[in-house]
Amino acid sequence: MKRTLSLLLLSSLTLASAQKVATPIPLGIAVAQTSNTALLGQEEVIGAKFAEKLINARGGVNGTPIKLVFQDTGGDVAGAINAFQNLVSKDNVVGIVGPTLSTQAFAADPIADRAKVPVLGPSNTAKGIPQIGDFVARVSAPVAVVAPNAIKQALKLDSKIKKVAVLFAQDDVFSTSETGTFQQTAKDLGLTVSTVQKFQTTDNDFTTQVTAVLGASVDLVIISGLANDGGNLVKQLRQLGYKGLIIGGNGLNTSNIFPVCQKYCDGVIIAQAYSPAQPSAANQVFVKEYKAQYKKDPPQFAAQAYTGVQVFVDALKVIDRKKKIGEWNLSDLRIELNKQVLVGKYNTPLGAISFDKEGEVNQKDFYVAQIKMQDAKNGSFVFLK
Ligand code: 1QQ
Repeated sequence: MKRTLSLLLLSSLTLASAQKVATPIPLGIAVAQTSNTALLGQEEVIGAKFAEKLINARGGVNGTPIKLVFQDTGGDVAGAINAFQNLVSKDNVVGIVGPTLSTQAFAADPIADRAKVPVLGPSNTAKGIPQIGDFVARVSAPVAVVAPNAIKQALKLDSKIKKVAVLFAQDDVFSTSETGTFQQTAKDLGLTVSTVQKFQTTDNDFTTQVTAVLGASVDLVIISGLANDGGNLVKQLRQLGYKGLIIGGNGLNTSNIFPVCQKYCDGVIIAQAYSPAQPSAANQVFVKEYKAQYKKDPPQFAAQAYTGVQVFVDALKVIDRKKKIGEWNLSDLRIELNKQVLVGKYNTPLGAISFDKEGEVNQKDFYVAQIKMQDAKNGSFVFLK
C-alpha cells in the first residue's frame, strides 16, 4: 500500500516536472462542501469563488486568468486525503487553499508537502499547522492569538465572572487545541475553571455535560467544538436552564449555526480574525462588492478563503513578471510559488498580512462579535468594542 502510494507520487512528480502550467492557471480548493463540516466550508466556497470572479475581472495574473479546481473534502480525514491527492496528481494545480479543519490538515497537508505543492490553510487554527512542513502556511491566525480575546471581552461585559465551565470536542484536533488556550487564558485572568467536560463532534445529546455545568454553578461557559455539535450544545444549555454568558470557539463562527441553536444562539460571544469594518482599502472594496452580490456582510471564513486565493495570485504576479507563468514547468513553479508566498506582503481583507519563515500568518487586527437573534431564524454577528 505504502509502496504503491509512493510509486504513484513518484510518477506524478515525474509528470509534473515535464509539464507546463495550464492556462487558465489551475488553483486547488479543497474544503468541505458536504457533511456537517460544510456548515463551515460553505462560506469558504463562497469566498474562494468570489475571489476568482473579482481577480479575473481585474485581469487575473497579469492578463492570464486563474481557474479554481474544487475537490470536496467532506468532513473527515479520508475525504481530505482524497481531495489533496486528486489536486496534486490529477488536477495539476499550482497550489491548494484548504482544507477546512485542522484535523484534516494534519492528515492531508503532508501529501502536498511531500509533492512540493504549496498549501495555504484558510481556516486551520490549531497549534502546529505551519510546522507540518515547508510547503504549508496558513492565512488563519492561530487559536493562541484569537481565542483569548473572547474571554477578555466576556469580562468587559460582566466583570463579576469568577467561575467557568469549559467544554470541548475531544475527537477534533482544533477543539482540543482551542480549549487548551481557553483554559490557560481563564487561569491567567484569575478565573476558576470549575469543570471541564468532553464530548464528540458526532454527539447530539449533551444532557450529561449540561447537568455537570449546572451543578458547578458557573458564570461563564466556554465551548470548543464544531458547528452542529456546538450549536446543539448551546441550545441544550439554555433549554435546561443555564442563564450566564456563553463563549463559542471558531467552530461556531458562522451564521449556519442559527438553524441549529435558533433563538438560543442569542448572546453567544465569538472571537473573530476578520471584521467587515477593517479599514484597509483592500477590505473596503471587498466588502462593497461582496455586499452588492450577497446582500450581507462577508463572514470570517469567506474573507479568509478569499485571502488564501488572493495571496497565491499576488505571489504568481510577482513570479510572472520575471518569467511568464505559461513558460514554467509545473513542479518548478510550485516550488517558486511556495518561496514567493512566504516572502511577500499582501493587502487583503484581513488587513496587511505576511508570513514568518515557517508559514505562520502575521496579522495585526482581531475582534470579538456577539450573536444577536431577531427571531428563531434570523440573526447577525454584532461586533463589540
Ligand atoms: C480548525 C478550525 C475550524 C473550526 C474552522 C472551520 O478553526 O479546524 O482549525
